[in-house]
Amino acid sequence: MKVFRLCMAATALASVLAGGTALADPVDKLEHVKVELVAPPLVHAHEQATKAAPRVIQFRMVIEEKKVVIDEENGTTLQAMTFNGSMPGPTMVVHEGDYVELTLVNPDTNALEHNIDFHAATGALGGASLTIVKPGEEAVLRFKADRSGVFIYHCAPEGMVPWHVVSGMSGTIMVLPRDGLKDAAGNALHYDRAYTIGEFDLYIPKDEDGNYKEYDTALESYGDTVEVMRGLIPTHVVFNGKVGALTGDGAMTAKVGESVLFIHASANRDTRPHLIGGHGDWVWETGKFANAPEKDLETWFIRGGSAGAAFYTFKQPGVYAYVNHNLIEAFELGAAGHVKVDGKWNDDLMKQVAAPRPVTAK
Ligand SMILES: [Cu+2]
Repeated sequence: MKVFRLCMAATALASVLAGGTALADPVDKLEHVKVELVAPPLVHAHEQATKAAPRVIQFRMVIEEKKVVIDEENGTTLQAMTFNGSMPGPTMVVHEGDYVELTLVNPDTNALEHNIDFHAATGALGGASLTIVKPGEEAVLRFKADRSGVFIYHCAPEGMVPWHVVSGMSGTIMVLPRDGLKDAAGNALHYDRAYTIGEFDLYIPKDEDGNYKEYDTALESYGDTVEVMRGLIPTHVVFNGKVGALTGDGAMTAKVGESVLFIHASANRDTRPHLIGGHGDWVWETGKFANAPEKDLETWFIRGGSAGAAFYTFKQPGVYAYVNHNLIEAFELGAAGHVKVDGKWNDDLMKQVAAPRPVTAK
């Protein structure tokens, strides 16, 4: 009897759904906007506070499996898997109440099946079960971005989730409040630029002689890599795909007086960002903008499996280091970048009263 009722209910539901498809989907009537993504650490142009009504924001990402050099000094390579060829994948920006419509493309030049799980989305394992694409396939997912904040997205193929994530398949979506960011007292916070930093814990196998191994394909690297992963000790921890990616020509830049939003994502492992010589003026370390941000932080904490955001207005020029403040992870394993800041030095905030000199007599 129970089974029969369930069948009746299913039939009724099917007819409702069939009737529903005859009617136009109200979301189809909303304005649709295509947004071109840009490579990290940059974030595509976007409004902060907006007067626009909710829209459907359309993105396209192409999955690329490729061998990348993760440490140029030693030539160590990773059989990486990426969204759009970069680690992290590009940051998408929408406003709360918008719909995200992603076309996920898996070209036939790839070897593996992939999908995407958005932590900002509701249902179907974050969209993962609706976006399983084999090489040569694409899928389109739409979801309502009804919670503000910075959120991880990542690949999550059944049975191989951690491997795809630690091989590079993660990024951030930022869902801004429609009236922009606010400090704890409700005053508007406007940033002049946003940078997106993806931190990756890597697990590169070594041979009997202690040298990092190199593989021809991702699949060949799988067994050895899982062994290293199970030890829970990364061989490298890098920002944006390799040791030193955000230094030298890759350094982030700013000017004294400018406000920067640093988006920091770590899909698998905890991290603790710190700006040497600076602070987090306002920080959402759990990354969700409906919560009041914390003020004056020296070091903040990003839980593995989340993204956070820190707002800082630069007051001094110079080269700053932006690091994971487990300093072994930063300076031995790679989790460090630079921010080059132009402008005028402020003697009131800091002054060298005497340059280093021989010790003077008392
Ligand atoms: Cu994948």
